[in-house]
Amino acid sequence: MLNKKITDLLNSQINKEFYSSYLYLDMSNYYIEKNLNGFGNWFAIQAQEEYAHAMLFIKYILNNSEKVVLNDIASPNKHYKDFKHPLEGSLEHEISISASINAIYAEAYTLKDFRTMQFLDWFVKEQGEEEKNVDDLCKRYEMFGTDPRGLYLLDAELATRVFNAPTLVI
Ligand code: OFO
Repeated sequence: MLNKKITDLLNSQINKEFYSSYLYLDMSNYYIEKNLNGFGNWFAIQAQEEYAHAMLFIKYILNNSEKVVLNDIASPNKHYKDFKHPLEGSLEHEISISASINAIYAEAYTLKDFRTMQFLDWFVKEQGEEEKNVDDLCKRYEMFGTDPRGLYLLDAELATRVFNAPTLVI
C-alpha cells in the first residue's frame, strides 16, 4: 500500500510521461515532414522511451495494489519556427520532468517511503542522462546543423539510433 499523496503524484507522473511521448512524437513528425528522417527517428525513439516510462509507473502502482488513474493527455499543439526549436523545447521539457520526479522523491523521503525512493532512483539517473543527451544534441546542432553538409551527416547519425527497452525490474 502506498500513501495517498504518493499515489496521486505517481498517477500524475504517468500523465506527464504519456504527454512526453506525445510531445516527442509531434517533434518526430515535424522533422519527418521536413525530410530530416534521422532527427525524426531520434525523436520517435524518445517517444517510445517515454511510453515505456509511463508503463513502469503503471506497473509500480499496480504492484502496490493501488488504483491507476489515466487522465486526458494534452495535445502538444506546437508550432516550430526552425530545426533548433524542438531541440531547445525538449531540453526545457526534460528539465521540467526532472523537477517533477525530484518532487515525488522529496515527498517519498519526507514520508520515509523507502520503496518508492528506490523505485524512483532509476528515474533520477535516467533524467540526468536524458538532460545530457538532449543538451549534447543542442550543442552539436549549434556546431554542425547550420551547414547543409553538417546537417546531412548529423541526420544520418541520428538515423542509427535504436530503441532499448528499460531494464528496470519493479
Ligand atoms: Fe521519462 O524520461 Fe525524460 O522525460
